[in-house]
Amino acid sequence: MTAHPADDPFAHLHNEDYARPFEQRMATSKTLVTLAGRETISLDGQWHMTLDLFDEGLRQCWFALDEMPPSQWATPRDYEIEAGELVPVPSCWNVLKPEWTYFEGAAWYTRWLDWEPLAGRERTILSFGAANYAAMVFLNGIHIGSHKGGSTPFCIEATGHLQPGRNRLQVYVANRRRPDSVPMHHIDWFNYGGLYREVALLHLPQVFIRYVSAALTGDGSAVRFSMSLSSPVAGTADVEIAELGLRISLPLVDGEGELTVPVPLTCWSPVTPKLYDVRFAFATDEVTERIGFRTIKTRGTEILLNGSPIWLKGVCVHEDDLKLGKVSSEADIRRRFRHAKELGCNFLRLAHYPHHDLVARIADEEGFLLWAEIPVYWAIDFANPDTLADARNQLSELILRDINRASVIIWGVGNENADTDARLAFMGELAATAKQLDPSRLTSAACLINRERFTIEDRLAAHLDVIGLNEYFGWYEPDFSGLDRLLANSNPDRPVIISETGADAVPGHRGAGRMLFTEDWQAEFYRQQFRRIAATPFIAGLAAWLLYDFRTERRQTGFQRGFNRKGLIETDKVTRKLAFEALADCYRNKGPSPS
Ligand code: GCB
Repeated sequence: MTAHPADDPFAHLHNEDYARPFEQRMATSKTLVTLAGRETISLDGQWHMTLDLFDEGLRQCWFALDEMPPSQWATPRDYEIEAGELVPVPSCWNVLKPEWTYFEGAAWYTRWLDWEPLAGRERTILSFGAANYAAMVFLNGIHIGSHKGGSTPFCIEATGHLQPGRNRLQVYVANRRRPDSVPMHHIDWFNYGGLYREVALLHLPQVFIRYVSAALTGDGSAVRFSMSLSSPVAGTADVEIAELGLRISLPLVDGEGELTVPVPLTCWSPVTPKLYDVRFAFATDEVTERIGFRTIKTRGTEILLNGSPIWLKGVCVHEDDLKLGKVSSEADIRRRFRHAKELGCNFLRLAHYPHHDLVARIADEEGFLLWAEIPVYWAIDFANPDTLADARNQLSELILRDINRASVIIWGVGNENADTDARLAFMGELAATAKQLDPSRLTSAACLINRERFTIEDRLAAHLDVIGLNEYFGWYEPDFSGLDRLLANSNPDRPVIISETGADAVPGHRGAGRMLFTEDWQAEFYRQQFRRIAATPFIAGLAAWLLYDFRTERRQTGFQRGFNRKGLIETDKVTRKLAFEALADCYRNKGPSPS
């Protein structure tokens, strides 16, 4: 804990190094704990929140103040928990009050929790679904951990800091955009702030299961089970798939174990999204995951699901909602899949950061394939080793969180990043990290075009399994001739997915020909694009940009008014534009995929 500078109440005015003590004890992928099937105590609900534009709370150590009522203060204060507004967690402050819409800074969230020790459960872990972007956690006035990265989960150990009875939990969350963070300060979506995913407390035994996985081997002949414990101990874990009558013993050395066993099972696919309950137990700890088993590979320019070629009929989606901001409710996620199904999709690209973990769980149930990515977007500070460490950690947290989701087939490591040596090294390393943590899935990124020769050309492609291509011929470029040249000139040695294409349309705005921002042109744009894309053998799929209009301050014309209007559906998530049916028609005519 950093002591409150009581002896000199003005010292903090001159300390610009005030944040350093709280940049210790960073939560990373290594401290993540799976929640799968575990009993948790929810800490969602009403928290007091105080906005803090200047980081006064860190400078003055607000977290260390006692809760004395103002009538008893000996000297004045700048912070009072109860004076903070009561806000729901999860939430984004931007949508709670009009005057908070554009707030970029920090906020202090405080709540109290009653706690009693539990026999045999010596460890207590705080689990956060996500906080955008930096978080610092304080329990009873003590800093117990911090995290960087706005869309991935993190866990902070509270063991030894909780006392029987009433405890004060405070979380500092800052959404300031920075040139060296991931994403950096220039993005085409809204920078929501807050503790916007679930918070929970876990009681765990001294040695507990950190994470588990079960996946088909590349040839589909067996299942590889693995477990990682919280401590480097030896022992044996039990793994059970009751439905198959399977029970195996998994030996663990130094807290790690892996075993490959042939298991006769029904493969998961979009047509048959079969899931099994897989129970993993070690000593007194156990977790249960619902897991689908499938293989995903490439062969030349094809993508093979369970050994058969599949064409990805997809759409991109942002986490954005007029009422909730970046918070995803289950109803919102289910609506997303309903719309995607009506569009004829079997694939979603979750742009441009890790979405709520329920998305992949529901995709598993509903039979959708997913591209999940981290926000290595545009002009990242590629030469900065701290930025790389941050990106690598976000990728690792995402992979560990979703490792058992059959729906996730692609890890995206970046989007439209200019070709430099630093970028190649940075993103090459991310692709290698993805492969090392998870050799069972494909890697991709939205790659580059050589605009002199009109070819798909990107040095990064050699590090990826699938080339993603964002192209907007017919929208940002006046016609489709560039696309015709590009597709004719390119001869990639691996599959290409059109990871974005789209056009803006204002609902109800109509017009003939290439009249920008009309529903008519957006619909015709898709017909023109799809005709070309579907006829190109090396293209294995399309993720249309995108399902819903979304908020972005970069877009300020009368058509846009702070929104990107490339949605097939309006911000109300109800009103469909003409392009919805146009694209649905294209997908219908492409025919069913064999899997
Ligand atoms: C892109 C970006 C995406 C933008 C989109 C657009 O290429 O990847 O984030 O929102 O274009 O609408 O221009």
